[in-house]
Amino acid sequence: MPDSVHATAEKMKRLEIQGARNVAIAAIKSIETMATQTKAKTKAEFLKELSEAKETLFASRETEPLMRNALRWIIAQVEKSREKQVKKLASTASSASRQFLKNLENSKEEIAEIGARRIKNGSTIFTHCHSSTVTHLLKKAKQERKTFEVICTETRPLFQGRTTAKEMLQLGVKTTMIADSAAHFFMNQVDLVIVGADAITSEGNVINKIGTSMIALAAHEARTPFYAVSELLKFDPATTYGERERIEERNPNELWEDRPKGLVIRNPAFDITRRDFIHGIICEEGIISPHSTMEVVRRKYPWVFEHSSC
Ligand code: RUB
Repeated sequence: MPDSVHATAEKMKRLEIQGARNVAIAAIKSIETMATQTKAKTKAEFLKELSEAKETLFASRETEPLMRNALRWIIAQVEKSREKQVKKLASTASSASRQFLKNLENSKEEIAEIGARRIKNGSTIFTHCHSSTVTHLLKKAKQERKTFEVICTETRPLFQGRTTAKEMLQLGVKTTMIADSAAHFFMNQVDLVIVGADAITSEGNVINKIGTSMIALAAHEARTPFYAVSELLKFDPATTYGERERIEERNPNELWEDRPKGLVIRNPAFDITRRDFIHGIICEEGIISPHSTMEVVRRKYPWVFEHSSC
């Protein structure tokens, strides 16, 4: 396995790369590097290399359809190419990678622009974990001179909320951190909940950091609008055909390293928030109902369904 792919997969496993977008970006870049360094002699050999790299990257993080959609699309461009020379095919892989990254960047901007319009002056925004899409949206709102404050959870067990808090403070946003279990306590003081997403299923349910679904329940009870921000390509086409999104279960040591013998620890990284608790999904096509996500994806990215068996 090429070093670039192996090193990226290891970093992803160790959570040195965090968040769905960053995971997808790192995986795409490692494929791009691999393509420039390939020693393959034929198209078949090159495709085999790409396929092995894809499997290694997929195995490092289970709940990341954005990465899966990206790599499948890039590999499909190589498969479809009529070129025979490996050098030219490698250049197809590289330019497809760069194009995907550019589209991701554009979606992030579109999402931020649309979402920032929902931030009212003087409001308090609640968020959970660290989503680069959420923090970019808040940055955009700040650039538009909106005044707002943020309540963020610490996000046990790995404290990704600290990354969110640091970013918000750097922006000059008043930020309050709370324990995850205090979400219900504070929900009446909040105007809007905005969280990121790792996956969206065909039913319009959203999978995000563990604890998100409890926050959605608390928001529902308090009648606080709850939004997920997500590129449409976090949609997992496999769920359309009956597969369930797999929820990554992480090392029990994250909870208690020196635990008593015999203690069972469970540590799922994500949970599923039912569409009924989500006011809207803020995506590059606008703010859409979770119910319509699959149709919007089918219209904008029909290829997602074509490569679902790769
Ligand atoms: C991160 C997490 C984020 C989503 C979205 O979990 O749940 O909310 O991945 O992030 P982890 P982004 O830290 O375990 O990867 O908007 O950056 O894609």
